[in-house]
Amino acid sequence: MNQSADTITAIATPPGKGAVAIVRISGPEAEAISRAMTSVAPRERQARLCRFIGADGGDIDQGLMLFFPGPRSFTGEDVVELHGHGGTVVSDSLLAAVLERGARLAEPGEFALRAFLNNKLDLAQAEAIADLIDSGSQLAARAALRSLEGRFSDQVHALQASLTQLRVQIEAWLDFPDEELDLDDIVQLTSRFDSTRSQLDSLLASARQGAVLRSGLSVVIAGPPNAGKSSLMNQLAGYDAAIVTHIPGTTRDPLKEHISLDGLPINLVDTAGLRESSDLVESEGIRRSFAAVRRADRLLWVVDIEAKLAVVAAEINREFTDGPEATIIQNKLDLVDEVPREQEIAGMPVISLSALTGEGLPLLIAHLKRLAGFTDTGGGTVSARTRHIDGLKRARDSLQRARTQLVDSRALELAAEELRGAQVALSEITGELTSDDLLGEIFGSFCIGK
Ligand SMILES: Nc1nc2c(ncn2[C@@H]2O[C@H](COP(=O)(O)OP(=O)(O)OP(=O)(O)O)[C@@H](O)[C@H]2O)c(=O)[nH]1
Ligand SMILES: [Mg+2]
Repeated sequence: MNQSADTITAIATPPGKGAVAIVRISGPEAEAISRAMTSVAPRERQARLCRFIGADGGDIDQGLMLFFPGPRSFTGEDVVELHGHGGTVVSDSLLAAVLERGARLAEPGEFALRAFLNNKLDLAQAEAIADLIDSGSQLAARAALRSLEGRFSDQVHALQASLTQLRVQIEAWLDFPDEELDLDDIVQLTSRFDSTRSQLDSLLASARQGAVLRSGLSVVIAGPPNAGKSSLMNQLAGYDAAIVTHIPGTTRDPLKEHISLDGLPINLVDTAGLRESSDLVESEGIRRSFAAVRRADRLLWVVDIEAKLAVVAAEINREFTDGPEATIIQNKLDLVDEVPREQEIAGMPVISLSALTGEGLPLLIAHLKRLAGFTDTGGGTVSARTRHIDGLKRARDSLQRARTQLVDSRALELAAEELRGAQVALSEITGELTSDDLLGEIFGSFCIGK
């Protein structure tokens, strides 16, 4: 165990008046300080009603004392909680008395950092605590709880195990270079690569959904001028956020709105209609539109209901090869005699609606919620951060390169090296390999007392 030299303390409850305020203490002196604070001995894992005494010997409050001896505590060290009456004066006096008896004020997230350093939680689980506290919807909270319970980390570990198996096999061949590699071996190993790859892909998909639940889906509305992009923005926002006119080229600057669809946070961006333009201002707007599309999680490409879908899909594929996945919105449905519907063209979802009347809008809302994994049950989504997605992507790229080295070049050593790279990327997620700077950044964003 990583026994810290000093004892830390902080008020764990939010400031202001309340029924109860909790001062938490963790470290080697926790038990001694709690004795001095109460003049009774704390009982292991039991609540004791007692008087809290200030350093000057005067009474501060009456409340409960809880004692969790290490290693069976949140931080893995001796932890004491003093539950006093809520209110600034009482909790500040309690804290001051604990500080005077030798504890030091905890940094933000320092209790969680100690829990991490003592292997009570891995890094992804520690981050899930902060996500649970910050969650803005029930689904986000549930996803954070699943990560906190270790579901995300378990899947990362399962992937690590698959990668280890691949390495073991390859390194066995490296150790016995005289043995001929036959085609059967390669075929078998390739199929193992592929199943690891699909394991990784499904975790990546789940992590992406988790990240969306946490920070919202970023959606950009783009398409040709006058297609009704700003009208769609206004329908989704529920008010006239963007200027709508019949003149093509109305929108210039990208317009951002933060909206909530039944609790799903969405960062929506309306952009200038994309066309060839010699107007300097419009051209700059168009350049910014392209940049906004590249940054988004999802592109809603708005076209007139009369536009040819196959041509539109080809155009999107051509313009945005490295862009986000797109949904085609066939707008101005009210001008034709049809009902709203959802279909697919060249693998791209297509939704017909009217941004003027709002007809078909529920289809689009349901579609966006589905994309975000925002279903009533939330499925098995785990909370995740960009940092995790980045690690998973790097692991996937290394795995892909390892497969190429093996299958195309029979370069066993290079393949093994790439697999090692994939494992390193995964261990950064759970914190087995992490720099102090990163730890500081992660735990520093926690609230005090956590
Ligand atoms: N009939 C009908 N008209 C619509 C619909 N949506 C938009 N319009 C009209 O189409 C015109 C252009 O609408 P906007 O929302 O400004 O279109 P835009 O794509 O933002 O246009 P730019 O910003 O110029 O690129 C306006 O006159 C709207 O009233 C629709 O669903 N049905
Ligand atoms: Mg517009």
